[in-house]
Amino acid sequence: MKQTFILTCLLFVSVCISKAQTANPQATPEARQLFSRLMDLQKKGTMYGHQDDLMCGFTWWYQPGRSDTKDAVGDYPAIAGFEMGEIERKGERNLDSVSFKQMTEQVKWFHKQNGIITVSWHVTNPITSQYPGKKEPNGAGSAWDVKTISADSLNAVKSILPGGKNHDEFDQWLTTLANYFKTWKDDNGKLIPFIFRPFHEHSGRFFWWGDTRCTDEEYAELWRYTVNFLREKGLNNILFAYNTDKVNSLEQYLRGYPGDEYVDLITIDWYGSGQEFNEAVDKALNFTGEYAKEKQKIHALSECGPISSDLLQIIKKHDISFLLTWRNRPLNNLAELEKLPDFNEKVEQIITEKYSYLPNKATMQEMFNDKHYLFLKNIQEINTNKKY
Ligand code: BMA
Repeated sequence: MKQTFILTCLLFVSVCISKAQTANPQATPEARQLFSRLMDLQKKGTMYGHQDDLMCGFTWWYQPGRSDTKDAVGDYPAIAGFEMGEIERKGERNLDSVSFKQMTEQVKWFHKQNGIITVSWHVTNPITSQYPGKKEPNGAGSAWDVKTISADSLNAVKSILPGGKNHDEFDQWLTTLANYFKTWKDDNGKLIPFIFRPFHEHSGRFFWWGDTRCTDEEYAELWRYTVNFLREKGLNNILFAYNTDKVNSLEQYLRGYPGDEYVDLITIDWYGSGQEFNEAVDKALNFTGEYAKEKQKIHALSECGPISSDLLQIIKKHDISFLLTWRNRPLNNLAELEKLPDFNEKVEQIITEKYSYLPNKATMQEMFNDKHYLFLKNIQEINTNKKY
């Protein structure tokens, strides 16, 4: 009796003092550590994240150690983004021609530097992906192929859920993805913990899993199915990021939300600038931030651009773990440009005009000089060995 009383008291005390933790009860110690580290870092500032930072830049393809961020400000981003699109087609390269083998090298290297890894997946359309040809961005069969898809008839999401005609194929895709993720191990053979943001930007209508392309309940089911599948494969090292494109209310944000047990990060993606954008994104970060706080989740602006002085100030008003800007895609006409005497200026000009949603050197410098923004060196020593 006395023993039961003591045990009950202990349980009560541990529940009272329990800290925020990852949604997965089976999470590996490394995933727990990453979650808590992200929570700690969120109190210190906002990390800078960059997609494909270690894989390519405006003027180069894969040169280990090279980074446009480092070239611009002298340090790597704190968060490095990697893309899985087309791994499901069992190719050696993703939809942007980045090699999966080289990605693994960089994931391992960056983890060793105590950098943080985040992963996206522009997965091909399960109904039209069988059409021949490479699934280039926006092409037939790509993630953006929504033309023939409607929620009631040709619904791609429904077709891969249990009972759907593409369900078995989707299981194979997930198995391929899981097998690849399992190769991301540290020197001690432990699975490297990372953030995964599948089926992103649900509130937008441009992906086959987007708004009106399936019902919100189907979307939530797809999410739960995917998370459960990866966990059952033993991938308890992953933190999952729920994500939408622009949203006007919490209610809209949560349409399709799979449930707190599946989500570690509350994130939005939002590109834009100017007063209207500033006000809208500020408002959204208020309600997503409140929700994250209430649910003890991590909060992030997982894609945005361009980095403006206004945006840098808005972010400071909120608790935001990281912001991420998209990839510096190598310029198509690189060989031609390289012949020009004013090559560097030309590249800057193209970035400003054509890739205006990406940060240029001046805005990178502004962010770097602001103590609120954290790069790799700023986080390298923070709580990397703390046990949770
Ligand atoms: C998009 C564009 C595409 C790219 C895709 C995945 O936003 O940048 O060119 O293929 O992301 O990285």
